[in-house]
Amino acid sequence: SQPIVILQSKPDGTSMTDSFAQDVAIGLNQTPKSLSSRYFYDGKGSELFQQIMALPEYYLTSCEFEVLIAHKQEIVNYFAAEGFFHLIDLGAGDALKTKILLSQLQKEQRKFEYVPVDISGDAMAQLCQSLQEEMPAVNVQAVVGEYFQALEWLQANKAEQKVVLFLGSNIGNFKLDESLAFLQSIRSFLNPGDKLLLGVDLRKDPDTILAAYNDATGVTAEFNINLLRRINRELGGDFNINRFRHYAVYNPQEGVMKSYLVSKAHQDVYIKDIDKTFHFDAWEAIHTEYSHKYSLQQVEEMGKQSGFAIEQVFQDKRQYFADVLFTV
Ligand code: AVI
Repeated sequence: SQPIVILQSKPDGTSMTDSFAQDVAIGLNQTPKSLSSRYFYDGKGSELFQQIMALPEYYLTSCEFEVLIAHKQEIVNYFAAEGFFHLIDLGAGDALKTKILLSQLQKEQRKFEYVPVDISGDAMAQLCQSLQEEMPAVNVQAVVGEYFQALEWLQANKAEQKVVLFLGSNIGNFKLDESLAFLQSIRSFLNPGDKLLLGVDLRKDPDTILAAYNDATGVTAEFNINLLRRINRELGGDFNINRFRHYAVYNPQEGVMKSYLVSKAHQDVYIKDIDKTFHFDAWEAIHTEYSHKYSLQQVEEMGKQSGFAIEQVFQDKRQYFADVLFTV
């Protein structure tokens, strides 16, 4: 059967480009201005994020690799010990981390179907290809769509045993109320005994966190600024990229890294597809991203409020990152 399902349009029938234009119009009309980090990931943005994950300052990726490699056997032991299950990987990307678990499951001859979900059709096509080459025995059903569409997939397969992966501290990019709603939504499609393995970046020395979002080579700055380039490319914007700068700041009380694009001058920007000019004062900022950092108590509380209980917490040696296994 066809290994890739494409869920392109939104439930209201509008296309992704329409909603990008709408969201940009709303965000730049607001005071203070904001744009959603979900729009970072076009082809170029995804490539830049791959580069970020390889940066020495961006500890999140290497820490999560360490966690999964060190605990892979124990982790998969918790996954539906008997019978067939679906392993649903939200925001799978190149699935390099998930492949650690996949090869362990294969080694143990476990029966499962792997369901990677990602907004990038190219990423899913490449992943299917690489899995075909590296692990031909693994059954794969890739889904191209947004997270909420993945939840529809969960809905359609409600009766099956499920393990949901949400790795990489992607949850940290939601606002706190959105992350709760998201977890509650996942929970509503799961049955007793189903699991959620959630990757979370933990609170630590603010300087370590700050460096991860303000790297010396400027890849993260380029990743942030690519959002303006994307508006220029896709919506006919005339942002002068040199007149904006990346600025990232960590609030240790809220445990949140906030990223901004700051206008270096008083300027107007016209966006053709919105047919509107947006004014920027000198040093006015557009908020572009939240990256939340958690305490384990906070993660436990979020789980509790969404109907999940912690089964086990897996951490790296420095305790920078945790993969938290929740059960329903
Ligand atoms: C995808 N997400 C978890 C990344 C993060 O750390 O918030 C995105 C990112 N933003 C800047 N660097 C990486």
